[in-house]
Amino acid sequence: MKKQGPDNIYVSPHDKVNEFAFDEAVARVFPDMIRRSVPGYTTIIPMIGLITEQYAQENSYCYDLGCSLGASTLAMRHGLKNKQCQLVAVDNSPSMLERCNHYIELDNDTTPVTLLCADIRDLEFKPCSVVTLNFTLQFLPPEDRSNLLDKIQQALVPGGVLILSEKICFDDETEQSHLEELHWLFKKANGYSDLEVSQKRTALEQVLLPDSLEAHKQRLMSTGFSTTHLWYQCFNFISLIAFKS
Ligand code: GEK
Repeated sequence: MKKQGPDNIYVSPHDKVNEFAFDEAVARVFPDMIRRSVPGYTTIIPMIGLITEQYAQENSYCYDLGCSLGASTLAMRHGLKNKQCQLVAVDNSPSMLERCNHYIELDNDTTPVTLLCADIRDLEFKPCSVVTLNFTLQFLPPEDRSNLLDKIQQALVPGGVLILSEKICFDDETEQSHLEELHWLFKKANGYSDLEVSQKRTALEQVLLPDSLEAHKQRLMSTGFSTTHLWYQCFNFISLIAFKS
């Protein structure tokens, strides 16, 4: 097994900060990076298991889109119990998927998991009951987001759900600056220096483009989801559940 390690990618000054990419260097430190960078991540993962347990339907497909190392895939798998579902986990980073495969193999649950190295925009979905986009939609170009949600909405069976977790922005400047500052403090409290936070921010600037909560809700409604609930928020990070009626 390839080693996992602490996230020290931005510890020293970079002459030029390159655009953030989900490459081998990031895959190697990913669990540490996401836990220390995304407020609420360690709460959201087990809740994805719980939501899957509640809404997965017998003999349907379930998808984890942008699965990285498979944290939400495994939570979903454990939530599926004996529902005879097929779980499909997709990521377009070969480095992520290789490590994900290792974690799936270590897990002793029996629900079959298919790993696909593919762009989630190109998927042909089978009839599904639970789809997870845990901090993935934010990395798609904004103009591609509706189309993907539309395909998911059409593939979901009645009563099926989409779990959508995202970093968000705020129309209100004061709210934006307060919650951004608290996110900064969260990272500092988790041991990142000002230099690390600022270089990572530069790397993500053109790659992670957040929408507001209102924009997400609006897009989900116009894609045909019948109801959307905000079930989690910590600072500028949220998770939504959207229902197909
Ligand atoms: C978790 N869900 O641990 N097609 C496929 N994969 C993609 C695409 C795309 N177009 N764009 C980005 N990705 C995970 C965490 S991380 C979130 C998800 C983060 C993949 C990308 O390779 C990466 O693995 C993942 O989406 C986003 O619950 O790093 O903040």
